[in-house]
Amino acid sequence: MADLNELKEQIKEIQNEVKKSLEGIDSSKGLYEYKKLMLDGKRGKIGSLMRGMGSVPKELKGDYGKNINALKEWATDLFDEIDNKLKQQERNLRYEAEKIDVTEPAAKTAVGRLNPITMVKYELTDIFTAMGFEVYEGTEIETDYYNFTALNTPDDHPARDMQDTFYFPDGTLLRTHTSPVQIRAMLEYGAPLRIICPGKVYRRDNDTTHSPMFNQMEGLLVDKNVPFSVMKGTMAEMLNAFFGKSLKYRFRASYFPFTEPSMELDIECVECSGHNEHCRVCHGTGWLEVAGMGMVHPNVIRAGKIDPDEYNGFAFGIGLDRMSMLKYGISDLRLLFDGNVSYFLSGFGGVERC
Ligand code: 2U9
Repeated sequence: MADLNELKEQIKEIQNEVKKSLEGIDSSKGLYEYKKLMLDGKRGKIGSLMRGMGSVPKELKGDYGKNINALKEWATDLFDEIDNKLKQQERNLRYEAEKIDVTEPAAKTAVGRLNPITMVKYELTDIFTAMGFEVYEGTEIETDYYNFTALNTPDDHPARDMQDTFYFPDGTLLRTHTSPVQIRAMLEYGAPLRIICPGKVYRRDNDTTHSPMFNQMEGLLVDKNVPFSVMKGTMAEMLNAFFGKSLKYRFRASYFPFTEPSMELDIECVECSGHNEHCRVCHGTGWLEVAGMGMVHPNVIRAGKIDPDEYNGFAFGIGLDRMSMLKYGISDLRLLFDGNVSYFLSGFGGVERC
């Protein structure tokens, strides 16, 4: 057993050693491990001095105890002080690493937009619903009866040809127009009726100006004594509202099996207004065909189980793909379908984002 002086010497050495060791500790975790080791009753220098108190003779216990306790107190105070400093440093480092500059501009996110065909569908829907039409939709797979027969299309009509129509082995087909939807609406609701039918239609056509799938909006109005002039007025109103200005237009006599008389609607060329004989849009004609229409054939009214002696009406068909190309200056039909997102996001011809 060392005497008191030797103990004091030993304590000084321990203190020097502790101070030196603490200089090399740079984390609160490291300090915790070191503290645990020093106070350990078996392995630690301070802990074993405390543990040795049990074998100190009675007369020395008081002095020994005071010195050893003072050492323990000195060490724990020092550990706490360094622990506080290290923890503060660690917090500062973490704050620095997690610092957010709230003034920094937000990261740019990709903005989606509607396909122009969908935009045109919504725009025309708004225009026609404001005139009292309701939206009615049907299925894309149809029977020969609803797609052709009910629409007064004779068995030998070229549209029924395998060249024009996609047939399934069971005889059903992909509708070639949305007209079967109107037949079904007449059967379901009767007259009077005022509906528009937007949707995809299919024909066996595939070249630079035709896609095998395209989009139409057809409309049907059935009522008593519907005059021809209401059809013309409805279409003219639609044009003004859709293009947002009063464009020149003309009606041309035409033929469709389901309407009699039938007409086609042309507008002045949106690109050159008829002033450029080399215009890429109208090819120098000055006119663009935008819709077909006519007074519904009595046979078609009859197919809808409505009496053609009591009711008549008109129907029209608008190609949504062509309308969106005209309104938004899209030069190639295929751009509407090929999923080139950057083309749409860049504004395909400079229209505003919606
Ligand atoms: C019923 C009765 C009549 C729908 C009509 C047209 C004229 C027409 C074309 C426009 C551009 C098709 O997409 S397009 O190529 N459509 O010209 N469609 S009349 O007539 C109907 C429809 C249903 C019961």
